[in-house]
Amino acid sequence: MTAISAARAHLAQGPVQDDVFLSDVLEGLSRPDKSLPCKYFYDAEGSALFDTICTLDEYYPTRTETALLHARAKEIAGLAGRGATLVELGSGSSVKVRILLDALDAPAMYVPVDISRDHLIAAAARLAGDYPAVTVVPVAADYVRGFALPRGVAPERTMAFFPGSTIGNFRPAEAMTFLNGLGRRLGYGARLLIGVDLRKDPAVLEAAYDDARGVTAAFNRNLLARINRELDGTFDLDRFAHVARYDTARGRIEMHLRSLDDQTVRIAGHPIRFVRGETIHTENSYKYSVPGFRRLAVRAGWHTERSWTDEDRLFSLHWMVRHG
Ligand code: AVJ
Repeated sequence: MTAISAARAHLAQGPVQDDVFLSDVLEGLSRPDKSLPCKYFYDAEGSALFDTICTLDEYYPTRTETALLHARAKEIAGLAGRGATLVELGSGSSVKVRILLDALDAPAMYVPVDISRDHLIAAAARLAGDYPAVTVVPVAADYVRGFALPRGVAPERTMAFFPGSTIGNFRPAEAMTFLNGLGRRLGYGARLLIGVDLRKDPAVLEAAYDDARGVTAAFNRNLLARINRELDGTFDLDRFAHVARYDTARGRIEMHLRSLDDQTVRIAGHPIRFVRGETIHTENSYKYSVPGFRRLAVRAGWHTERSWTDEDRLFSLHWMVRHG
């Protein structure tokens, strides 16, 4: 069986169902404080906008984490050992993992897990072409709900990779639950390389989430455009403003879409009323200190063996091992 045919079986787990999207949207917009799950940002359009965000001057996380991975690749390869299986959560375009695959000693398997099925398949096929010695097994799944790993992978050879500070999208209690569940799924002795954005000057953070070219604003509004496209929605994108603000006490960037008028929007026929100034909360992006994140992780069953930061202390990478 080729790498890609092995992949097909896993893809049978299926992508996001439209009815789940619809019920999540209606549920989030029926609350007194309206919100939408940030995982729905990443349709084809949103994934492309996110890739552009990663190239913006203001958006420091991607280039800082990439530089850290390059700087620490040899050390990470030593920790990972020979013949590792890499499991990437939210693999997107599978760009950063190439730095690891280039440095690792004979990596055996790469399991990208992503909710965006088409994007996943395209990225996995490209990667499989570039790394013929690596068995690529893409898994189309919402990794928060759970996913099946290929059989017969020893935990002590497994290395999960969760870059980009995506862990910041969870509330701290949910982050703990998620990391604990991941450890259970991977088994004792499994390793985790995770990227975590750090607390810093609010002006730097707010610029990163409200860039001058308006790419992040377009990314945020695309959620409404996606509802229009897929759920027969009637959002007028010009009547919602992009908002990014840092909550210092909680250590999180919040993204919202603010209604510029009193208005009623229909989604699959259901009316949703907005008063002027009301917002839809679309994303939290939590920022941590290095010791703060290590404390959270240890309570979730992960012992931190190494933490690395850049010299400006913008971003951190952590090497963790699942303990008993
Ligand atoms: C993909 C979750 C890391 O929170 O920084 C980028 C998403 N949102 N700009 C982040 C995002 C707005 C991003 N993560």
